[in-house]
Amino acid sequence: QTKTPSKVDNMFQNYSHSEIARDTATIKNSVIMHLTATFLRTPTSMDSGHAYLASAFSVRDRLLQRWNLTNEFHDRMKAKRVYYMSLEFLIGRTFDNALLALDLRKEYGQTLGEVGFRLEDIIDEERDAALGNGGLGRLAACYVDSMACSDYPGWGYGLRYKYGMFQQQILNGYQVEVPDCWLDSPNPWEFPRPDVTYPVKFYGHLVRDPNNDDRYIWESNVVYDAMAFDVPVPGYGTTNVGNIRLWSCKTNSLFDLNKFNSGDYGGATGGQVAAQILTDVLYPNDNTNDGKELRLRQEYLFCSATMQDIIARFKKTGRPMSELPELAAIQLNDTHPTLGVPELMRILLDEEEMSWDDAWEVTTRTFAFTNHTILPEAMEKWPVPMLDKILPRHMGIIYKINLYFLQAVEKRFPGDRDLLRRISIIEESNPQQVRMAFLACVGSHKVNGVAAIHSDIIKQTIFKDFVRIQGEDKFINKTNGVSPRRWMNECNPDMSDLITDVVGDRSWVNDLAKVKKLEERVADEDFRRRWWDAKQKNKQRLAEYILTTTGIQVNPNALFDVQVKRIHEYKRQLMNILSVIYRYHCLKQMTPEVRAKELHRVVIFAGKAASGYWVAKQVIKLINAVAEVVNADEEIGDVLKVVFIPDYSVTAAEYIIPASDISQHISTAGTEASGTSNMKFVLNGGIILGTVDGANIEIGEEIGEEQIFFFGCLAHEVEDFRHYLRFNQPKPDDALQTAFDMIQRNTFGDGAIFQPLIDSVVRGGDVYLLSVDFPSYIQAHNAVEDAYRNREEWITKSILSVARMSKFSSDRSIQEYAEEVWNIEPVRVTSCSMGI
Ligand code: 4GP
Repeated sequence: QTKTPSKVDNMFQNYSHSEIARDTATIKNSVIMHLTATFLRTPTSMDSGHAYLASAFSVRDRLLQRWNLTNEFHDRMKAKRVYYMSLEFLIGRTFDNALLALDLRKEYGQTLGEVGFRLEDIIDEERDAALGNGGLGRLAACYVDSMACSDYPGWGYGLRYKYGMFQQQILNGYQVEVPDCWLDSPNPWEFPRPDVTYPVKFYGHLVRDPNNDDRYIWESNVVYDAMAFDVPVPGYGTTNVGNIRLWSCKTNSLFDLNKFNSGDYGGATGGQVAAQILTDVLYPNDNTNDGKELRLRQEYLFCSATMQDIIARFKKTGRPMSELPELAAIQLNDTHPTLGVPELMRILLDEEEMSWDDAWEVTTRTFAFTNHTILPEAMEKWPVPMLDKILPRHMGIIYKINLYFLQAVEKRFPGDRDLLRRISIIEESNPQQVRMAFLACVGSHKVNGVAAIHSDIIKQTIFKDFVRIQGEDKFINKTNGVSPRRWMNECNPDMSDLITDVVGDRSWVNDLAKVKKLEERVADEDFRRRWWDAKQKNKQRLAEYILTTTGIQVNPNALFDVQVKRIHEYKRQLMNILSVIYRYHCLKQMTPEVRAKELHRVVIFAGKAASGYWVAKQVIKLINAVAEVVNADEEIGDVLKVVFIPDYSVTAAEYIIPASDISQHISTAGTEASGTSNMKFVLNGGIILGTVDGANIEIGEEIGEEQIFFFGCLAHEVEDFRHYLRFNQPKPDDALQTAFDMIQRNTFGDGAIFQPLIDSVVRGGDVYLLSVDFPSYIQAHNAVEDAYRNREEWITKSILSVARMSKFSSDRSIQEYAEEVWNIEPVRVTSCSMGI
């Protein structure tokens, strides 16, 4: 039964007027209501797990109310929306974030206190939503946060993996992967939408429409249902609530009752198993693509459901399909969602019966594409036979996109067959491959890299020909950013309180330019002392975290030297641990008197290696082997400690980042597209030791190069070095050779197991240039030590750095995307704007 519009309006007005009251009595009632009615507990039988769930559901009620208001309002305003399509959203925890956004942290703390719990402990009950690998997935989460906080009508679209990023355990120094069953207990931060379900087809065959050459009917009986789960994204300082819509395969209808009745129980559920696996697991690959068929099917399920949903929403406006780009902008977060391009074409051609040219115009005006890496192993390619079998209609569309594209190029550059071969979306290998980056590029009106250097590099390398063909203007830069809500206000409360004192209020959390004011206080003795104390407190907190997670006791007064990120050869954790080995050697050479005067240092590592990445896993083993020996060496004591914190996650990062003195971002120049943890560390008053790579460069430009310890060769020198090393043995300097010798002399257990790591430098061409950069790396470490010994200078560096970091708020990135790529405007939801 549908209600008359006027009745709906009346209901809505009353409803939106009545935001749930914020007093502690109401909060307590709602927590108890959820405790009893949602979780069948009573206040006397409440444990901390249920205290968390009941509080979280009560906070969720408030978010969902605002969520409804936001979306109803955007619908009524026919606001243009941006859709951020990403196969990864590394969200982490939501409870604390939501409390801060709703400005209810104090009230919930009080309420929980009254029933005998500490808010901090309750916050710790939440499991991370780890639906991402690393930088790319966390960036997506920061971006939807910024869209919500800046009042942009924006949604994220992704997949609801049953198993997120694996949990990492360390056994005998080795990484062991354990499934992340994050949905085992109720998840307050998602809202199932069985009413939002779309059929997604695979395989089958095509029938041409006899009356329309552009149109095919795709017949298949392999059809899965993708069902939506909505994850509200709290906006801080606004009533706007964003949304991440995640798809999950619905399997109930695939149960085969006939097979069951005939006793074939395996067969009865076979269809369900085949469907469910599509959204079961996040592929644990960062910066790599291993071309698995299941991954392709995941990508298509995601793209098809998303495109159907976007079109269904657009159709409600009653406007003709040709106007889709006026109301929808779609951002492709790397190539993983690129099948969205042929899928939109399919819908426009086969279902909306548009002509090819009109459909292509709509498609290219709607999509834009972000590239996040140029590592060759990360470039997505799908074998043509595989695509043709699974998605026959899409393969046909891709062929045609390519044909028209090549024909246009041939017209402009007649006879240049080599150019056509280079730019073809279909690579002429055996078997042929579809180059997804090229498809994304051709299907989009803008292409961007994620830091200035990276955007330049892609124009000179993978998209060089495309720049010539499609024009410079299409290729732009959008330097990444991070959310000050999570990466300052939430994870570093003491420093945030200090900033709030200086700024006068907490508005800097949504307007980071205001932190500039810190510069005025750089000479204020009292302020400087409080700044130092805040860092010390964070270090103390991390020391406790390290003790709990590893059993290692570290001294919070030592220099905390941190490298936390995915373990990857290009990120060079190996170079870091080799420098630690060399340092250990130097310390062992000293007399106890001299050694006692050395700066104390805790070297902290964390990060996961892709499960199939053997070399990266050996690096983890080496770090742990070194830690075991160094930490047990009584002569060394607190002068040097080495820690590998297991199971790096967003939550672990929230402990680690605010506690760093120095953090390392030491990729071979030209390999790290941007990096975003570098921004987080500096925003928390840490100093960078880094190469001239990715966003390190722009951070240096903003905060002043004297605030960063740069070292290593430059991006434009890399190719020459690599070329040289392909034909010549590298010459490790004495320091590096010493580290190799110590490993080979079994100082850290059986050296033979680490020989392949040494060989990757001395025999394997040293692709990541460890031997080239090692001398300047050691020098940079010495410079760091000298600087840290001068505490006053260090504090000045730290304050000035934070003060000058406003560029790296993801709010700035999102504003640039909104203005230059998406052409959308903020829409602020207020009860006034609802006409109430
Ligand atoms: C990462 C890049 O490696 C990193 O430099 C960048 O900051 C991040 O994307 C966000 O743009 N790439 C990936 C990937 O995570 O899988 O390609």
